[in-house]
Amino acid sequence: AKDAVRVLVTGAAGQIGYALVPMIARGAMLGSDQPVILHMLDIPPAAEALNGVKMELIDAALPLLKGVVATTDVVEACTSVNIAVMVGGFPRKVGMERKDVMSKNVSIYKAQASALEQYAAKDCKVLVVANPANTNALVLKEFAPSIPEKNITCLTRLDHNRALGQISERLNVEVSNVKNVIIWGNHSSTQYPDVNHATVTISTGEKSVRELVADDQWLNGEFIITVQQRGAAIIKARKLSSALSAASAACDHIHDWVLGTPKGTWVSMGVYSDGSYGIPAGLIYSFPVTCANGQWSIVQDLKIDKFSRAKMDATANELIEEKTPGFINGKS
Ligand code: NAX
Repeated sequence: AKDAVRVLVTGAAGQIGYALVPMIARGAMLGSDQPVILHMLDIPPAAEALNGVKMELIDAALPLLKGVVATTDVVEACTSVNIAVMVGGFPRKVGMERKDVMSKNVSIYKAQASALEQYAAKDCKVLVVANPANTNALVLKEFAPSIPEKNITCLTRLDHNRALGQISERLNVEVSNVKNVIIWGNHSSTQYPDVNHATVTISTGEKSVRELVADDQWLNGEFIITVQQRGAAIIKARKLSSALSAASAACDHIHDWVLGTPKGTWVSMGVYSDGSYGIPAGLIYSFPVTCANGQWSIVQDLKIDKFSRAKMDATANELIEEKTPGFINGKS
């Protein structure tokens, strides 16, 4: 039998955490043959609720779940973890400036970065979900300099999956037959959902999404806006932000990173830019990636038209702006 993998979920008493921990414990993240030990971190005001989640995990009698650590101690939470899913963070409240949220999160991510750096397994893979996800991941990277930058990522898979979902609905095809959409940039409303390389598998083979949809006005307009604004639409409908879809996307992100992407298929991940596609090096930016042997690589040499270029640059510029206040408050 395989050794158990230790998976940390921060903010585990929150709504994404509540959806995510049972998915992990049922094998959706690492496979149905992979035992796991869950490490759940939250803050003291949520300690009782966190313990309630632990009680429910015990009550679910899950065969893959070999242990549960529920704690408000960052060091205990981070010790020996192989995977860290960072969902906890300070939410933006009414009347708060964007930069106030940034500085709160900078201090949280600074503390958690050094705990991960000192106590996590050496090859620990980190996924930041909490917003602003790209910039939180960058702060984490800055304050955990010994964690390889390749091991620090942020979640844009939810946006990627939303784009697949919209194409599937529009064409009335199974979502599993749609692939290779791209989310470029920030996990914010400036993200650019790109279908120029996306395809659908039909009886005669693979066909381009642009050809099948045959409505560039929709693809360049309403489609993009729907994906960009989907989070707000969910809040309006549910009076709560996305949780099950976010948890599911977090599982997909780690699953594909660890176990690999299928041949001919890429996914979107927020990763440390190496300058590919002219995106400034040193930003955490969402790119199309393939994964093999536990490593992601940015898909190269895709043709970028003028429309895409402008949108890719706009979202990069937002990330450059975001990192400024965070760094001022976080450093020196
Ligand atoms: P909740 O407010 O339900 O849960 C957050 C949890 O984090 C709470 O239990 C809170 O006590 C805990 N927490 C706060 N500070 C902490 C700290 N220092 N250490 C550990 N835990 C801490 O929010 P939820 O709906 O679960 O969303 C969590 C985060 O995901 C938010 O930042 C949200 O904006 C972000 N999202 C990111 C998405 C993405 O695609 N990247 C999509 C969904 C979601 O909106």
